[in-house]
Amino acid sequence: MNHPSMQGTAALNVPAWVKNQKLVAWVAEIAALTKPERIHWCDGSQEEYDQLCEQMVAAGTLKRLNPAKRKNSFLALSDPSDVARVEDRTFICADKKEDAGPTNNWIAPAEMRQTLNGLFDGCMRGRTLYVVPFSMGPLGSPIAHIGVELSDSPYVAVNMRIMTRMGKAVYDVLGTDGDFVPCVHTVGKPLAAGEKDVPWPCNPTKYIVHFPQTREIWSFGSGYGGNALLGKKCFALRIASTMGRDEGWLAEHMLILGVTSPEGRKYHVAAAFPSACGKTNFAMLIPPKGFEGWKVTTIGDDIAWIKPGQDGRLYAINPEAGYFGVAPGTSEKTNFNAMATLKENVIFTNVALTDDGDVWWEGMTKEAPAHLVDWQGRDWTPEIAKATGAKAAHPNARFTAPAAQCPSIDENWDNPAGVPIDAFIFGGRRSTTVPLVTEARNWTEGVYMAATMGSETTAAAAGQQGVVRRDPFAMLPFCGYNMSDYFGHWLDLGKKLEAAGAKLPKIYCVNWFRKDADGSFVWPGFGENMRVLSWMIDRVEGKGQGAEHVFGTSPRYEDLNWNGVDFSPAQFAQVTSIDTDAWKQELVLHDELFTQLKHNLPQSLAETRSALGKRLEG
Ligand code: SAT
Ligand code: MN
Repeated sequence: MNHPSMQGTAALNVPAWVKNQKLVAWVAEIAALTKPERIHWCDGSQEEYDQLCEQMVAAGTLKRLNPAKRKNSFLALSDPSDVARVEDRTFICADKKEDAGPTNNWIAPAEMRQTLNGLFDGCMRGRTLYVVPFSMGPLGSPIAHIGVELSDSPYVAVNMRIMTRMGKAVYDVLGTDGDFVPCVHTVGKPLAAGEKDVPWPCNPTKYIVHFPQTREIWSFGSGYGGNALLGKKCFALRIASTMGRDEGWLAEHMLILGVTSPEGRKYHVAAAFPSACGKTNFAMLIPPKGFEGWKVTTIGDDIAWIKPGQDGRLYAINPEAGYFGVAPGTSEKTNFNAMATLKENVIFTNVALTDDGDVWWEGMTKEAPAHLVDWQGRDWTPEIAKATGAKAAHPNARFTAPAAQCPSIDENWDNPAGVPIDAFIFGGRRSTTVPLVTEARNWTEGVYMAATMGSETTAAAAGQQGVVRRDPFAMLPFCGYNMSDYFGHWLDLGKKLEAAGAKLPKIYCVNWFRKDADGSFVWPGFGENMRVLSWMIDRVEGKGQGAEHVFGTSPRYEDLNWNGVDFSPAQFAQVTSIDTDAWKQELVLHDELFTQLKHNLPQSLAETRSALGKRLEG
């Protein structure tokens, strides 16, 4: 079947299993605009995956790793200019500027469409357009939604097969007239006749664009991560957050884990941390010595879609099917389960290559190999690193791995009904000021804590690292609408559930990252975070003790289980102390945020701020 608008461009060649006319018409329209040489309708099969990987090996985009070391796994090295999300090139094109809000870049939709029409005209010349159908969430789940990404990057197609439920089965859910979120992606590097391609095509001009009103995504110029795998941050967070606002649910930058007590009682926790602050590690936590009989299971490591159930509780699914995790720092010691997940069927991006065809990154082993090829394809030795500071792996190097391979995967990770949430955790990366853990007194104060959270920036986004910025709900780069309206949505949802008689999840604020005067982390983190998690579970069960202070309730030294670890009361004081002067400074930063967000800022948050100020003054 060919569409009239296709004349002069690649044949549409719609497979018989595609029955959605709106989809076919849209593919025809985008193909007419982008002018690819071929169109490939992905079926999601293993054969297709293998063939695309082979093709990328031939093109130099992928290198096959030593199968004896990493079966069916590949290494991709990106262009050095294309290594992370580009927040300053990310746009929310709502009709009104106020709807994008002051924390998002906004350009009027009509103007942006004109720009995109120019950029996308002929942008896929000489390339193949891949039609990538995907479900965010278990196929057919009432919490799931469908997207279709049109991309000229085979790297995107194979990554999407790991990160989402991708392929033919999506068309069965979509049927003849089902809805989907249209996502258009191009690396922005058309090929002239006879022009030889480069291993990682991209364009210095980048646009990551969202139209929340029409629920569309357009991405130009990058092939990396959240810029290009459009199911992830673009759909599952930015577009989905606006869907959640309109439909009464939540799309959050949260891991989801299950925790089972030795008595067999099971709870579920969703936890928000900014990018590259240990969500994957926390989601795959192995209880340390002293916690025999406890079990932590993984539902998701990055994103949660949460909808109220019939019983008034909040049910969460992981919309993804894979992990796009930060490699550096991941080791058998810091995250044994992640390392076990990475044994086969993995795509590594921007890590280093060992001489025997395996991968390596900073922190994987105590000793670095004597020789490596670094993420830019250069020779690397520990001596070179010492002399030049060159990193073997880029700090935002990533692995793409199937969730099902994780040893700690929860038996309900793929359950269409989701899992009921008992507690929310919000955490930032703060060397000072914020104590190890605080339980909010109530929903409103919990929302306040999450809203005013600050965190030091990481390599996950282009730009300066290590500077404290406010990152409300860890959603600063990912909220698809006005942040104050988003706070209001959280408050409203809490009110609604409470009015219906539901017991709301408890809300906690944590900080694993306090440092001492020498700049070393005081809290051991990783598996030891179980000590804090089990205190939260005690609180959920109504039996955990703590001390109340100006912000809420925190455990005293004697309220945590210290079996199996050496951590002194003095060290505990270092990670839990509340310095009044530092907090007065911190509240100034809260005020700055609220001034920026004053349009539609919920009154109850301003009230919480002044009550807090008074308590702090004593
Ligand atoms: O946005 S990415 O998916 O590239 C990674 C992140 O920032 O969490
Ligand atoms: Mn993330």
